[in-house]
Amino acid sequence: MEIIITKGDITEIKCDAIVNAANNSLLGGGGVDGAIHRKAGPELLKECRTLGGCATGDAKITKAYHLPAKYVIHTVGPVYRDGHHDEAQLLESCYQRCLEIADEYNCHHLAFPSISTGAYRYPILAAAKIAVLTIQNYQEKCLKKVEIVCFDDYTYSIYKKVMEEKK
Ligand code: AR6
Repeated sequence: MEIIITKGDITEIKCDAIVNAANNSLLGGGGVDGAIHRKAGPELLKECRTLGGCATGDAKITKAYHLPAKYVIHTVGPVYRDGHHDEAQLLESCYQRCLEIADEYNCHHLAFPSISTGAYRYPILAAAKIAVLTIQNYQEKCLKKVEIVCFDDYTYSIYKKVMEEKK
């Protein structure tokens, strides 16, 4: 399984599934969540309303409607408090659950944003290490390519650095 770090807007990626960094309600928000809902259209919110929310560290899948991807996997990252509230385990679980669900739906190409490092304030270097390690350790079934799509230069530089170190 190939792991790549790219810079850009995840709503423009044509792949089997993109991951949304959502909140427990799954009813939309700001950041990448807002961008995904805007581009997917109101049908996405309608489907999300049927899901009954999502626990932190877990994930749920929907169709992607007007997005170029086929599916959206909505995961809920931890809000970073002080590092002593299971933040690392919960963030790892987000990546793990998304990978498992993508495989369950026969996805070959999956794209992640940098979960929890925006509004949820997870320190970027620590978050990038968890993301890269969890993806590298994952035993895939049909996934061939996992992409981490960074929105800004700083986030991109950190993920690139972590990838280089873990090669
Ligand atoms: N494509 C890729 N990455 C993006 C995009 C985009 N279009 N837009 C933003 N990012 P955040 P969180 C980056 O805040 O920290 C929402 O309100 C952004 O620069 O979107 O998990 C939800 O509803 C940052 O690097 O997610 C929740 O309430 C990364 O995505 C809450 O925010 C994550 O930032 C979740 O917070």
